[in-house]
Formats: sequence, C-alpha cells, structure tokens
Amino acid sequence: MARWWLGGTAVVVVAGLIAWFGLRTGDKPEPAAGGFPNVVVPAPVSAVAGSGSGFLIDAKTTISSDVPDLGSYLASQLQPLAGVTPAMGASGSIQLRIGGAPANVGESGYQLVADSKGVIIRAATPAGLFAGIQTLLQLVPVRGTHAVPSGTIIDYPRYAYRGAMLDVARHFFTVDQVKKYIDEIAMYKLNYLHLHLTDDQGWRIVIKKWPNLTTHGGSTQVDGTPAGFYTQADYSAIVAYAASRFITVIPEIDMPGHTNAALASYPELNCNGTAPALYTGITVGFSSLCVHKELTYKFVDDVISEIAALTPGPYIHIGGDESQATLPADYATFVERAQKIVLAHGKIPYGWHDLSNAKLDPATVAEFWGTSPNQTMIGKAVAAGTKVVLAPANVAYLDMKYDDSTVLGQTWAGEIELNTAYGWDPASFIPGADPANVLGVEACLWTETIRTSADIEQMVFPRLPAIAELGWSPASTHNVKAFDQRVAAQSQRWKLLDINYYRSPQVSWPDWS
Ligand code: TNX
Repeated sequence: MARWWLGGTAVVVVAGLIAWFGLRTGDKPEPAAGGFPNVVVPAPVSAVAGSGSGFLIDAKTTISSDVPDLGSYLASQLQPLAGVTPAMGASGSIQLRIGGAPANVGESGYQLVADSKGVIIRAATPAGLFAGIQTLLQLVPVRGTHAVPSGTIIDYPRYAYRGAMLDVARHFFTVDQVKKYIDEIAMYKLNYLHLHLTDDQGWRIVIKKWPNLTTHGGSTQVDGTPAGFYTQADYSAIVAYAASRFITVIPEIDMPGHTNAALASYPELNCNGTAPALYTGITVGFSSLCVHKELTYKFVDDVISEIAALTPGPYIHIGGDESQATLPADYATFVERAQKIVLAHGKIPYGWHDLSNAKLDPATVAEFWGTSPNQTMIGKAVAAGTKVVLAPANVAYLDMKYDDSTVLGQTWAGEIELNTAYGWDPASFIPGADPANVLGVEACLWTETIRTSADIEQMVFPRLPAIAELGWSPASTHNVKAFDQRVAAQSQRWKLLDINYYRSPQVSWPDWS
C-alpha cells in the first residue's frame, strides 16, 4: 500500500482501486489539495503514487510534443490554470510522446508519469495523448503552487462510444456556443457529439437542393423567437473543431416524425400537398413525412447525400422516435428504406431505439432512451445482436430537473440528481444483453427549456461528468462517495473557467471564493 502525502492529505492507492481515505462524511476537501487519485474525472484505470514533491509548473516550464498541435493546445489550456504559457522546446519538462506506452492503453489510452523533473505522457495515438492532457489539466492545482503530484497513471476507456447529444433544433445554438460545448465535453474524455439538427420546431442545417428547409424551416424555435441555422461551411467548422478535440460529430436528421419544420417548408412533402404552419410549441408526435410518396425518398436521399458528404465520422442518426402520426406498417416501410439510403451513402445507420419496430439492418445502431430496461422493443433488438448506445431517459437525460427546485428542464422521465445519473451500470442495464453489444453511453440535452450556454452548463454540470465516468472508467472504480468527492474537486476549474454548474446537495462543494 503506497501512501501519498499531498498538502497534508493522505492519499491511499490500493491495487488500482482508488479511494480518498483522508475524508470522512461531512469533511470538506481541501481546496489546495492536488493529487490525481482524488480529483480526476473520469476515474483512471490505475494510479500509483510516486515519491517526492511532484512537478511544479512555472515560468521555466517548457513542452515538447510529437504532435505539435497538441503541444500548443496544452500550453493554451495551462494558461488560465497556472498563469503561464509554456514555450515549446526540444526537450521540454512536459513531454507528449507517441509510442512507448504500455500495450494495454490501446488506441485511446495513455500513460502519464510525473516526478520532480517533469511530466511525460505517452500514447499510441494523438487521441490517447489528448486524453492524457485532459488528465494532466485536472491534476494542476488552481490554488497555491501549481504542482502536479508525482506518480504514474495508466488509463484507457471502458467503452468505445462516449457521447453527448445537443438539441439545436428546439433552441438554436451558434457555432461558437457549440464550440464552447465541445471544449466542455472534451474535458471529460467524451468522443462523440451527436447534434439533433432537425425537429418539428426547426431545421438547422442547409441542404443545398432544398434551401427552404432552413430559410423558412430554420427561422423560428420554441417560443416563436427568431432562430438560425448552420450553413454547410458553419457545420464543417464545427466538425473540424470537434476533430481537433478528438470528437466525432454525429448528425441527426429526425424522421419520419418530428418533421414539421420540413413539412412547413415544402408543401409537396405532405400527403395532402398543403404545408402546415411553423410550430413553436413543445408537444410532440403529430408530424410525419408522407411515407407513400416517392418524392419523400428523393428528399431523404438528397438530404442524406449532402449530410454524408459533410460527415467524416461513420454514423448518420436518422431519429425515428415518437412517430405517433405514422401508421406502424408505414413506419417500418420508411425505416427500412431510410436505412438503405444511409448505407448507400457509405454510413452506418443509427437511430433511437424505436427503430427496432422495423426490420433493422445488421449494421444499424440503436440508441436506448427508455426509462425501463425491460422495454421489449430494445430487448428484442439486443437479443438479435443489434449494437446499442445507452441513454436511458431516467438517468442520462440531462434536460430532466435535478429536484423540485430546478427552474429549467422537464420531469417526464423523473428528477435526476447527481447520484442518480451516476448510479447505474451500462453493462448490466438491459437484462439479457450481451455486454459486447453495448457500444457505450450518451448524455442527452434536449433544449425545449434551454436557451443559453449558461442554461446548458447548469443542466450538464455535474451530471455529464457522471455519465462520462460510466463510459470511461472500469466498473471496479464505481464508488459514489469517491465520485462525489472527485466532482467537488472539479468545481475549482469550473469556477476559474466561468462554467456554470448546479451545486448538488449530494456533494460537499469546497468554498473556492
Ligand atoms: C423525448 S427522447 C424526445 C424528445 C424530447 C425529449 C424531452 C426522444 C428520442 N424524443 O423529442 O425533446 O423527450 O425530454
């Protein structure tokens, strides 16, 4: 058992299972305490204490990186934390190295070694280095001396898919707001950003062959306030920015329901040839593309073709949820054709688990958003070998209120306090599912009641780090008390970076003032 003394706090590391023994219930973490075991979210796979005082980040610190962009990224991120922007140098005191990490870190993990002389992060890929950088940034104490504690972390993800979904249809968010969100989810090692680009209330991405989708269909949002949309260049800028943070963007075009904005923009898409008015309410389940018109499939093909060309990632999400206005047989017909169109454009079809009411292509991925793991629909799909991403609404829907006093959000799936968001296991969530068919987890933020970046942050912090940890950290690290303490430590950086968050009463938040 190694003991690790940091600012008077004893950190004990036992065989990679991390706990902070210096705290009893009710104790406040010390604001100045560093030490990676008790601060890092998601919890690393293993962390072993070193001896000595750790590495002091100061004006003499330099960075050398095998991936130049990552060196400058790290320098820029250290600036607000440590008050210095390290220069690049051939033999930096912080080194980012491709190669030399233990084989078990795989393609996405890293090894981080810190001692009094410096910090070395090693990984097989730039993505692994980026994950290691996120850990390093969490290890730098914001207060007092900026000393990274000495020790060794070996870390890699439990699941390949760790996503966040942002609904930009109900309320529109600008490119800059989405970039800010990308930076925030990157802090917690998420690697997919799913953008819900279309819904009854708005169509947010230009489709050159169908321009009225955005000029008319993107003009309003919930409440009827003016809204906007992304040009294809805007969208590509989001995709590129996400890629620089090793995040893959997944576009969602929600069909055949949730399509009022499209139907309002083109009368010919409606079975009766008449365009409905734009919709600015929040009730769902009333709209459907006209399944029996051949033009509908020309429309879908045109849209998917342009979206596929803007999408370097493997998935296109076709929605498929809550199509109450589509007859069941029509729904099946539509989904089967839509899957083929996505495949024909070289992408993997992905959709809400309602898709499993149709015959699924073996490649299609289903996103589970139900509140009961026993829902037969998903059970059947999973039994048939469909790969799933878990976003159960009663634990992973970040638009649900925390408690009765939460101003923003909805309650249809329940109230979700921090420990509820954290309190489930993706591997065993759906009874009978082969754990190998669980691709990962997603934290979803629907925006009927969310209007600003501060609103987004209020709902996702601290719950998004909880879902991120379920996706990244081994089940053996799952410990609610330890998690709440590590989340408490995150708040110092949120305060510094002006990130809004909910002060859950389940956490002993330190006083950083
Ligand atoms: C259900 S989840 C929806 C969305 C709403 C959300 C609000 C899903 C696939 N559909 O249309 O925005 O609830 O929580």
